Amino acid sequence: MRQAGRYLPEYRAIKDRFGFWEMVRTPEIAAEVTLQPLRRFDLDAAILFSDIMTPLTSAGIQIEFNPGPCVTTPIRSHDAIRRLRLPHRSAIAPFVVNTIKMVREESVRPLIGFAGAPLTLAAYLVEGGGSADYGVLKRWLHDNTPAAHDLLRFLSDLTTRYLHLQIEAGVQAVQIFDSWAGIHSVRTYDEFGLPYLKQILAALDGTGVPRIYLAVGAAHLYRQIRTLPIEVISVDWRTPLDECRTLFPGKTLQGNLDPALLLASSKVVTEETRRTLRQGLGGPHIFNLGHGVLATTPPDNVARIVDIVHAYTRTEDDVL
Ligand code: 1CP
Repeated sequence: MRQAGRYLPEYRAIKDRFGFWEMVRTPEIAAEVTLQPLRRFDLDAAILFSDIMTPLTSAGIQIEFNPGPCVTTPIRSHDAIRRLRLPHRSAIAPFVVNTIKMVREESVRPLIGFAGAPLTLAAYLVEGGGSADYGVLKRWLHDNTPAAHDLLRFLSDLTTRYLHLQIEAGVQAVQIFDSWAGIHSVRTYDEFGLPYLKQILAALDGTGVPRIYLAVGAAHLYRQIRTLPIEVISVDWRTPLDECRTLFPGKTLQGNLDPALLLASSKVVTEETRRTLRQGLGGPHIFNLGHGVLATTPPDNVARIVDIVHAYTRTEDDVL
């Protein structure tokens, strides 16, 4: 999940001096921000500081951040899709390659690369930004099905190249963020989500790099998600891990403490972290939050959960 960001004073100090794109596109800064959480907490992995929108600018799309992504000219026509460029792998984000190399040189902790899922990227591109109900997106997908498939195919090709680029540069796992998967019906996800995810994930077969998939608010899609070629399923806080275990046989589960609970008392933080660990006992489990750290999180509570996770003995016969 997102572990850098505004809850850290050292992040805010950098953010006060630079724009978001400048931070992402300057390898020294992006590497520093990637490593900030690791300098403060004894975390087991780093996640690249970048954004799901990063590869899209290389296709000719203008994006600003305020604080979420704003697409200057939303993409809703065949013409706009035809104008998109599919750059050569090395031209997508050379600065990301340098950031990855710098982080790998500075830290022995595994580095996770990432990309947005095509349907989640399309949500921002078609709406022009975040939205309360994603009505424009949903209407557009169903009213303009051929154009929608053209856009999603383009995004899948770009994402495949972008993930290969990150793997070549040295990331040791990749995570696909499908933050808006949960807004869709099973039928819409079946047509516009799943096939493109399969295409991207299958293209990573044989790289030896574990593939992690996170779909937020998407328990109704788990029957579809079961069929994805992934090693790890990242679970948001809504569904207990022990319930997910039976749905995803043979997979590693990642998650799933509710990030909002890091705003609660230390008693709650401790109890809920231990509950998450117990619920993950039935098989391979990567402890994580169920979504990114909130900006109002006290850093001490992050330190607390890291300590609890490291002190936990997985063999203990804990009773819920
Ligand atoms: O810890 C890290 O270094 C992680 C870096 C990271 C990641 C993995 C950032 C930096 N963004 C992301 C992915 C991302 N970006 C997702 C998927 C993960 C998720 O659901 O949380 C999404 C949906 C975005 C889009 C985005 N970018 C948003 C959400 C807007 C919305 O519609 O809800 C926001 C606020 C951004 C800007 C952004 N990206 C990253 C940071 C730290 C920020 C905040 C910038 C700031 O104002 O300081």
